[in-house]
Amino acid sequence: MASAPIVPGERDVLVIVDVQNGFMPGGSLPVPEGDRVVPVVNRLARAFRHVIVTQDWHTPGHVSFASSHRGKKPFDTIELPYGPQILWPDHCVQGTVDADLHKDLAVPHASLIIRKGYRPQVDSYSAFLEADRTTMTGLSGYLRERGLAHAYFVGLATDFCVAWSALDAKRAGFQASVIEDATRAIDTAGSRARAWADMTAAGVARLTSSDIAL
Ligand code: VGL
Ligand code: ZN
Repeated sequence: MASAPIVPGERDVLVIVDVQNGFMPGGSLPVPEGDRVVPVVNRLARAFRHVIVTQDWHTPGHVSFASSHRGKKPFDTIELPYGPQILWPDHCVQGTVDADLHKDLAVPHASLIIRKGYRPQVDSYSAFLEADRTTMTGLSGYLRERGLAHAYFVGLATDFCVAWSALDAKRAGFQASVIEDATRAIDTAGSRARAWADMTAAGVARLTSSDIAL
């Protein structure tokens, strides 16, 4: 290890992104090895006093679902009023088992669950700002009011909800790190490499769990 391990403190928050059944092997939008993040996330969470959780939380017939667009299939891209939108299998519909957090996620001290993607016509990969890039989720206000300055991101998927959240955290004036071995990627059309290039260029720190004092 290059430097002393990071000891999470009062201004640090672990943001656990979308560790939901839908993104696990066997789920509706499976992320390869998505379930492998769960023990790593649980171990990290014990080192953080401040933990929050996000949940992808779509309406039935959501605009991001390929099934909502005639003749389209998952992983096609379409133009929506707010820009290009990748289309997905139906996933993480509000109140379904697919949208539940993984049963082995053990974070009883998490203080907030932030749900996103619940507007029928707007997707939201980011935990901060919806895909129209103007509607805010309220998370930056929450972090700021609680004096939380550095967000450490883990969960699914590296190249969508994790990356977009980390980039928006930086844009909103927070420090942002991604703990890579506590994430897994979907990796469609080079999205994984592009996400890391974008995050590195934006100053998002790329860590592994061995960088954190556990
Ligand atoms: C996600 C695609 C669609 C994610 C959510 O959690 O990364 N990806 N909805
Ligand atoms: Zn989604």
